[in-house]
Amino acid sequence: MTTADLATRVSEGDRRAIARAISTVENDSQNAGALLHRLVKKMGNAYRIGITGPPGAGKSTLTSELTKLIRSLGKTVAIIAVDPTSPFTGGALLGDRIRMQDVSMDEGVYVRSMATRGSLGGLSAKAKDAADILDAAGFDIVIFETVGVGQSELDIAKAADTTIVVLVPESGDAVQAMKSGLMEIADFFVVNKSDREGAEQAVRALKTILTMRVTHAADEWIPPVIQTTASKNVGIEKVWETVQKHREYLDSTGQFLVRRKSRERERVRELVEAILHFDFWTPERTKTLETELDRIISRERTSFDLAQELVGKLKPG
Ligand SMILES: Nc1nc2c(ncn2[C@@H]2O[C@H](COP(=O)(O)OP(=O)(O)OP(=O)(O)O)[C@@H](O)[C@H]2O)c(=O)[nH]1
Ligand SMILES: [Mg+2]
Repeated sequence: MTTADLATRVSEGDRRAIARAISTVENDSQNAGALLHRLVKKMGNAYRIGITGPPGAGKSTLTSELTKLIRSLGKTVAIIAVDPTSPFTGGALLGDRIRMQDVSMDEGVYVRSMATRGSLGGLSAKAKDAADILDAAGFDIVIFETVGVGQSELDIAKAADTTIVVLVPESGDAVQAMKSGLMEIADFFVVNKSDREGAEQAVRALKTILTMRVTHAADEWIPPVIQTTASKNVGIEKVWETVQKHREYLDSTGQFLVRRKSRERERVRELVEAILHFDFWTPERTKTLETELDRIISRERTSFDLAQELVGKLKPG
């Protein structure tokens, strides 16, 4: 199939074409750029939701329940589940498949898992490309589910229009969230597993932390905190309502465009770095680096000199 044919089929919502297109961006094939280029006019309509939080917080359960709710409103949903290959969450992929089973039989739902595969920055770029493809394929909502550990996962969650951070009542979770950078990216919080003890306390603790951060800017959005019991389908409507409220806030304040712009700015910078890096380390430069190391060790030159020489800012010698 040519790239043009593939693009046409993706824009018609053909599931096999979508799968193939995502594999194309995943495997960094030379056709990825051309494919995205052909689809660009079809992009921009999907609303993107990021769902992140600590391992086992109930992100997949929540995603699945939220998806059912969105489907009942007649909208289509694509889910990108990013599975880190950490030894602790190694079973996540299979678990997600099972939990997502009831929604993935639905024609209006598309579920795709993407694995970390070592190169973290790379995965974040690919997950965003996959979202663009699903957007072009006509899905109304694209949900990223990522574990909130590591910069790359946070980057993916941040690439959403609305980012939801899922926590559990166990004490210390709010503090943990602050440390891991989850606090900064949340548009709202969900305290899931509210059937467990300490849920109210956890909500209070979170709200206290959030109050301390209030800046009193004119159109400030203060992240709401919502309680859910995703496994019993409790509180899911409130989650959807809050997504809508946040969306209206973004629209009415002009933040929607600001946010999408900042997202694309980050993305172009990321890509430029990747391209420069790739183009820069030619076999010749790699060899120069290796051969000059001895001279650095024997203090005939500095690493600074060598770096300058490699980028062409200093004459060799
Ligand atoms: N008690 C209780 N258990 C829940 C709730 N929501 C989810 N669970 C259970 O918590 C476990 C983890 O749920 P997942 O939805 O897989 O959590 P996750 O955050 O996607 O996990 P990873 O993707 O592995 O990080 C499962 O056994 C769920 O059935 C809840 O509201 N209450
Ligand atoms: Mg999960």
